[in-house]
Amino acid sequence: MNNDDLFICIDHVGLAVPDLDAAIKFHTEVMGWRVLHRETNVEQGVEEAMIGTGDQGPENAQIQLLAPLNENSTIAKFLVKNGPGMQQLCYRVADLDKVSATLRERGVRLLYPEAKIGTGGSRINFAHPKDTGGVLLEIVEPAH
Ligand code: MC0
Repeated sequence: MNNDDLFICIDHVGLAVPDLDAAIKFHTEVMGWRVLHRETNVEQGVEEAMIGTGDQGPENAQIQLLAPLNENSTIAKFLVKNGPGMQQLCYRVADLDKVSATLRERGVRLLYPEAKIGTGGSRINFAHPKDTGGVLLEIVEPAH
């Protein structure tokens, strides 16, 4: 990693799914991944599972399955509009506040004024898809 780099690696790709258990069954039994972590994030309105190989190094991005907790969830809205599929791309960072400040200076709108809590106690924010070429971009500082 170069000192000027903002991002460490792709942390995960998030897939919107209507039914978490059915999606886990497909991604484990058919695709052969393993469930690494599962949690409910009420603030984000999601029930989620991280799947992958178990190695969380930079070369091993994970897949995040995101099911809506209720009809007001951003995932519920996404499913109504687009159907199941890729909802977000997430870049890992070392210092979320520093990277957020740099992105704001460069004209990228972040959705939250301050970091929110994401998977496994991580700190997260999102860049608006209109500022990132049509991709909802999450940035994550993993819990230490
Ligand atoms: C909306 N748009 C998207 C998009 N969602 N484009 C690409 N990817 C997406 N996921 C586009 C729409 O097509 C529309 O474009 C424009 O953005 C506004 O969309 P909208 O439908 O009017 O807006 P909303 O109300 O759906 O809000 C979109 C927004 C929302 C991105 C602000 O989804 C949001 O707040 N997302 C961040 C939180 C989140 O996604 N949480 C769930 C994952 P047009 O051209 O039609 O105007 S939680 C998570 O990921 C945590 C647990 C973690 O990893 O730790």
